[in-house]
Amino acid sequence: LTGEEPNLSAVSGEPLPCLNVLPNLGGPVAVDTSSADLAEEERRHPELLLGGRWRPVECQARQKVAIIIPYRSRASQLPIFMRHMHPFLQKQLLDYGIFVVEQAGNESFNRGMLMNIGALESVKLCPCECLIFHDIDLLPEDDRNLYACREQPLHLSVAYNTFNYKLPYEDFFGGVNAILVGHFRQVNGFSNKFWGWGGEDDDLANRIKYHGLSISRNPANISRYTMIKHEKEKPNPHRFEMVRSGQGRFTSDGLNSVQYRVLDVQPRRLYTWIYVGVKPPR
Ligand code: NGS
Repeated sequence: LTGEEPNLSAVSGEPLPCLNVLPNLGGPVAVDTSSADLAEEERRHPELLLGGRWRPVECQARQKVAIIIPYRSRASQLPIFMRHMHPFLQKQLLDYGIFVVEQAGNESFNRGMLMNIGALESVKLCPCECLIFHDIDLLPEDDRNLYACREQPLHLSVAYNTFNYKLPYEDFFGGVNAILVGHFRQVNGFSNKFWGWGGEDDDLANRIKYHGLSISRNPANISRYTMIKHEKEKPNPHRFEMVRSGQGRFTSDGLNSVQYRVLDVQPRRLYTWIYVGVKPPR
């Protein structure tokens, strides 16, 4: 025994898996919610491939990760999010892309539908096997909160500053989730029928459990998030009833029924912008 590990990459010519070379992640990271400038953030990230894509060169990432952001009218939050997330994701040595899916028009916001569209469109642009659905107002506070998919759907945003870092209720699945593409297809994605704020995340949690999958979480001391302050969205008055009756729609309403038109796709420096028209409710 020489006491030295053989350098496998030198033997095979293949880079080592990133998990084997991941530097000790430091734990808590600084979170800056002060205003930021998109053009300045673009200048600060020449390492990004167009479309907000990046991969480590020193190792082979295990998964390709698509970060999907449902978006409308949050122009001040977008650069704050990008300023925080690119360094955070790169430190974790991820092979990732950020996809911002913007809803056109003045209908109520439909978060679930934008997530479905993001999943369908991002896998055309990136052979990603891991989808991370991410609200734009949430910034992770700890770099040990790994942005990767596991064997079961993962709820990443367990503890928010705005909830005193406590889970608001046991089945809470809002904010940030990591789901394998295969599982997302299996549960037929999100419902497309939640217009306005609330409920679509509870419905997704129900879909996951109904299909025999379970939701996993990291410890609350790691899954911590700062929420950027903003106005409250208009709640959907039917959301509780729709969550209760959701099971009847699991197979007919979701990834397999989403109706939309891609109005524009632009691979920008910090993210891929996907601008979509969605079919309003009847
Ligand atoms: C529940 C909502 C969820 C939401 C959660 C936390 O009441 O969609 O609050 O929201 N469910 C229903 O309305 C049925 S938060 O305070 O994080 O914006 O995610």
